[in-house]
Amino acid sequence: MMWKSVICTLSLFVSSQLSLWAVRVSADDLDGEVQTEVLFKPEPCSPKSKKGDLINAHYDGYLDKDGSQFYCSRSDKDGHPQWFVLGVGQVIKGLDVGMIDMCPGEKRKITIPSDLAFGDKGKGPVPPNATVVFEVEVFSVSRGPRSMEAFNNIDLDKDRSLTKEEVKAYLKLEYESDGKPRDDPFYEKIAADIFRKSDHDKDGQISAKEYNIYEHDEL
Ligand SMILES: *[C@@H]1O[C@H](CO)[C@@H](O)[C@H](O)[C@H]1NC(C)=O
Ligand SMILES: [Ca+2]
Ligand SMILES: [Ca+2]
Repeated sequence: MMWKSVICTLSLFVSSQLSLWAVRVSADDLDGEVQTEVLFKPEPCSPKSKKGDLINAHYDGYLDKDGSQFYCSRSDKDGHPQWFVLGVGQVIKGLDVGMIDMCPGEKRKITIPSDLAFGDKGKGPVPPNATVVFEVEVFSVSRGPRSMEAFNNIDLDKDRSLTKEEVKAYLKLEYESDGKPRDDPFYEKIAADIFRKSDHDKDGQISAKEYNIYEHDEL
């Protein structure tokens, strides 16, 4: 039992940053290396997941070489399915790629080479260079958190542009409402990271267009 509870604490999440500000990765061109097998597909199958969508799903993760289980979201976190934004680097790349076009109720087996999973170092119970297999079940698919509603909440002075101060104020509120207040250097660091990734024209403001990933992506 000890072993099981230990192996299930491995986080699939590559970053503890707020989902709103997830980094986008260009996983598109890696498509061919991930194998997906549909285990169950509801009829009708809608809506289908796309990059930027907020997904709620269960996963079980296994090592390809011997089928041993290293991740189980059903027994982890009191069995609550996990929330994440698809296609933006919050989960390992192989899942970002392999979970595109899934609808609620759909189940897939996704086989992921190590370079799109835990790499040549491995992680926790996953050894270096391990191919992993996830059995995924999607519960809900909804439009991601980068909505204009969220933008308007952050944009305190309503000038349709976000300053670093506005972003920091927002982060502070979010962390406090989560019961995890942090110090100012922490918010400063995240805000800097956000600006590095989102302030494409480097004018020190994040415009609505820079914020809204839907305006950048052909979806
Ligand atoms: C993992 O793969 C890398 C690159 O192919 C290789 O250099 C390394 O030795 C491998 N590690 C193990 C433990 O097999
Ligand atoms: Ca503003
Ligand atoms: Ca800008």
